Amino acid sequence: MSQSETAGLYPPTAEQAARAHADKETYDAMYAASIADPDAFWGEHGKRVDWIKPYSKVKNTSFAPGSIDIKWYEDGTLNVAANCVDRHLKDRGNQTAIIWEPDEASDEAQHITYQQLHAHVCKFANVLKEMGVSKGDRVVIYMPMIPQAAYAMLACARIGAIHSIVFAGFSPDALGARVNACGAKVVITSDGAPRGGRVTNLKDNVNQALRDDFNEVKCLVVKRTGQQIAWRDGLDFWLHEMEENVSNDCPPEEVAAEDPLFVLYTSGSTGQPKGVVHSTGGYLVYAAMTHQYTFDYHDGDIFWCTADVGWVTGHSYIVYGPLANGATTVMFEGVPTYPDAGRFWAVCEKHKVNQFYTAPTAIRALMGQGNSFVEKYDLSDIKVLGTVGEPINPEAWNWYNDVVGKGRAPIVDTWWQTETGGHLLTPLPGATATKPGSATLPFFGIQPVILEPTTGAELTDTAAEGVLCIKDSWPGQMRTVWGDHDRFEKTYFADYKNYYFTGDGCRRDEDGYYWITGRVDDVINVSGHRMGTAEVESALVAHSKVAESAVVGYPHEIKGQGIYAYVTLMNGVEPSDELRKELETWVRSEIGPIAKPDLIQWAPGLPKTRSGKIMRRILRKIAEDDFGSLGDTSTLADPSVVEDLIENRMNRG
Ligand code: 6R9
Repeated sequence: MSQSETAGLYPPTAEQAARAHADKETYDAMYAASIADPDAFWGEHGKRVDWIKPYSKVKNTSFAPGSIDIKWYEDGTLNVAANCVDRHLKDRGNQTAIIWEPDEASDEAQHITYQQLHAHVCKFANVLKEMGVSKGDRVVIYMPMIPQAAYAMLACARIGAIHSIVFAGFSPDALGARVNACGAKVVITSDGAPRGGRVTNLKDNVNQALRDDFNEVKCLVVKRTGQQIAWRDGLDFWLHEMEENVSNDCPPEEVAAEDPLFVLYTSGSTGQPKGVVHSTGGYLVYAAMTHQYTFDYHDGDIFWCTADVGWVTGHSYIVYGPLANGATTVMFEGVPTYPDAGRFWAVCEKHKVNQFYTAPTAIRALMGQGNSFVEKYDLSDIKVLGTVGEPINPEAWNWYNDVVGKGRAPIVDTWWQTETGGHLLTPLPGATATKPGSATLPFFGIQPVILEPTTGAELTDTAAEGVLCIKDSWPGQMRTVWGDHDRFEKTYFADYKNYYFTGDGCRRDEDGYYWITGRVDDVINVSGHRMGTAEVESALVAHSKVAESAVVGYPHEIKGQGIYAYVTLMNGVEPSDELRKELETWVRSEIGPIAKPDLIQWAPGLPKTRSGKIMRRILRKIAEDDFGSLGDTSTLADPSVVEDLIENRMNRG
């Protein structure tokens, strides 16, 4: 290990290693076993799930061109709701399954026990049946972060229906497109959705989405706010009214391991959203196992993932993984900055959260508000901190580690995708010495490879940089694109034959640690030097006056591509030419002269998707002065930031 890297290395303490499910020795042994004999390894770990009919076959997968086929536990049958609820009743019926924290800090939190969860899910499932939903049918869920969203997911699973959650921040058009794409029979929603003190009329959005061509699609409405809503007679039903007339008893349907559990639409950088299809058996095994090991979850722990159930992170680490493990999982309806920037930490203190999992973008935003919001609260119950969604810059990592974790809680930087179902690269808290900014090492059964981007040759030296692919299947892998298996093959298996292509660039250091450098479409080539835009961003954000930055390439006469940096300053810092020079010099000194931004544009806001990802496609277009073809901006959290950026670009002179 090189000296510079030893300095930034954070090994688990002896105490963390001792209490963990896996210390380094265990991780090494289990990882080796998982690669040497996947059938034996996953055959054994598949038993963490209760099967109705046990599997006799474990792995049957092919990445071969023309016959991409992924099956795990294919002759087994099970029910996901029975695994997430019923099987816990005997030993922990009175344990809290879900802690619900509402948007308003002054409103009371709810504690739902496994026993109560069982009753809610059975009733809900019977309501769906009553509405004509049966095994294999699709149900769209468009809900705020309320317990009924989890009941709805588990109710679908209980009767073998396939859910497709559409994030409640999406527009009526986006919702309609997804209802149509998966051919849903029913949409589940609520009257209103409070978030950050503002209420969205979700039912109105559903009405708009389902106008015209959707006269067959029924809507089930959960009463959340009691506000006035428009009703479609004969097609709309209140959940609480329907529940009055159904039985409490709903036996779980026997579902084949390879039957789909859910479809989740995810946008690529171009084109129509893809319906990512996840299986029942393999997905559940993988979500549960990663939840237990990555977060070192133990019985009695309180686990909080701040994602929304509209994203894959919410599926795997709010609902399915934690509940399959009999955990107590926190569901939060609100936002990190309401009523103030201390909300996350207030909730952690109040519910004595042991594992906290959030996104770097939230960490950076809260870091910009100062330490006092964190220091007010007692966070001594936190044992593990997690991040997901994008690379975390060392500056934010250090703040998370020092100010939130007080240096006591290992940080797990989990790299994965909607497509992967669960974590693929991640530290384990008791096993892996972490390095700020690295997702570190593969989870059990995962064989990451780095390929030379143009030739596709596998780079076998330990230190290497290229595109990240995965060599063989794992149980949580997506099975197909809904209704379009050909697109599945073209998107993930055509560029590099016999591998799953992640779309991410990656560097492996001399210790074998993986560093995600960003999507490969974000790689820029400056004077023949390939550079991850994330590297420059990370340098910029390390400057004390910078809150956030996004870097893209733009055509440059001499260098091929130049570096264009959008910079959001910390609260109260004024832009100036001096500061621009200071930042240029700063990046030069942090990375080297080749990384010095050619242009810096002050950006009061960056265009982000509602899940917090920066839309670099739009920033690239603005940097290229190509304002006419910005593409679809309707999925942005705040489309008005784009106009600001264009105006400033044009005023640059
Ligand atoms: C779970 C989720 C997937 C893309 C992925 C990558 C980026 C996710 C990351 C990360 C660096 C991490 N990404 N986790 N990059 N470090 N720890 O986010 O799924 O929304 O499908 O996004 O997000 O670029 O390819 P999804």
